[in-house]
Amino acid sequence: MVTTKLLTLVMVIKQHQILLGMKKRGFGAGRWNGFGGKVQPGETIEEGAKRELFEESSLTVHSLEKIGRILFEFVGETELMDVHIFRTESYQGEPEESEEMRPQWFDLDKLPFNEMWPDDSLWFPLMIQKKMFRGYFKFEGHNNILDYTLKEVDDLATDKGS
Ligand code: 6U4
Repeated sequence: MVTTKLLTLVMVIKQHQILLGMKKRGFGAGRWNGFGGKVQPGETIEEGAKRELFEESSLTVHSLEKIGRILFEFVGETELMDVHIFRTESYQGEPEESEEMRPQWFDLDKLPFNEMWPDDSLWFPLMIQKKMFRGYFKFEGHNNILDYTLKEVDDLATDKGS
């Protein structure tokens, strides 16, 4: 049976820079990534996104902009990852290292794509331009994209299941 795990991913942008975290453990360890994780029972997706951002970077936000949604499939695994992506340019606090993440600001034109998930180089340009998107990526292992779709959308809120 195929099951779906609900996850969040938050991109914090400050002028011409973006905050990424080096994932120190767990899924995607060794890669620069946005902040996020599993949505817990009883919280909304946005609440989960804010909680994970705070736990992993010490930043707090009042509101998050819903910017994308990507479904990830990994060959041989029955669980799909439904990742809801948010963006914000207004936050409180200063980024601090956590047990899970080491945060660092990167210039938007000097992103470390070779140390990021391979799908990121495809959708980051849309996210940076504030375009909304939906995607599907089929991975073999963690490095190889076998198949994908990526499209700009006008509205994520009206998407079925969001
Ligand atoms: P815990 O419960 O903390 O051990 P962990 O296995 O470390 O969980 P978690 O909760 O940090 O995973 O969630 C994985 C994070 O990675 C989520 O924010 C979504 C993000 N992610 C997963 N696949 C991704 C991909 N291909 N590209 C990307 N982010 C991805 O940019």
